[in-house]
Amino acid sequence: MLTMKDVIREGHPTLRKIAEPVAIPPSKEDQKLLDQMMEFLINGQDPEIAEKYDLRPGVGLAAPQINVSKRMIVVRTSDENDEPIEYALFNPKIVSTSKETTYLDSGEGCLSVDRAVEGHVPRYARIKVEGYDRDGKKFSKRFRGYEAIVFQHEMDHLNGIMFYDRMDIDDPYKEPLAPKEVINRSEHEEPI
Ligand code: UDB
Ligand code: ZN
Repeated sequence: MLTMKDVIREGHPTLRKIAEPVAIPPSKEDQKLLDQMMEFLINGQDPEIAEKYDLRPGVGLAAPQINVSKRMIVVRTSDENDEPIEYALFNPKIVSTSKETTYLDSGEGCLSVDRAVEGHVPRYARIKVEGYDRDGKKFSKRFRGYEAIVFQHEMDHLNGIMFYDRMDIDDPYKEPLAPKEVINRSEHEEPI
């Protein structure tokens, strides 16, 4: 099983590389790696297993973080009933974005960063993602809110980008948002 020992930390050159596309249909090896990455998130989100193996409760992981420079990501969040929502994708890409930006009030962290970096990380409020699932089937879905932020964070890892690269160094709490009226109105619109 994957543990925090397998997660490389900032300063490792792999985190700054552009990851290579995965062949589709995926090989058994690539499928197995994707499954192991999801298992890592499942284990980390289980308090007993996390405690036993000293895992951080990850919501997303990109293959470069385990020193595999391939375009593979996993995301595991939960719905309003606390039911897990899982995405495991090869070659994910953002095919369209909202103009509106957002950020997590609490800022972002990273499994590959062992320090707190405080401030706003501007993200697109809504994105459309395309890619291939673990069976090599075409995937396409629109995301908003927290899921959209996690996907953008993970896809950044495939392009060698760390969350703090997107922060304003001189003004980490700068408001990257459009005027509030625009945001509120957008809540009632269909995502792009
Ligand atoms: C995370 N987890 O997994 F608001 F139930 C972070 C870590 C770095 C703190 C483990 C996280 O944000 N968990 C979380 C947040 C909530 C409610 C909740 C759990 N990542 C993934 C990562 O580093 N991937 O490369 C960092 C996130 C920051 C924003 C998106 C991803
Ligand atoms: Zn990260």
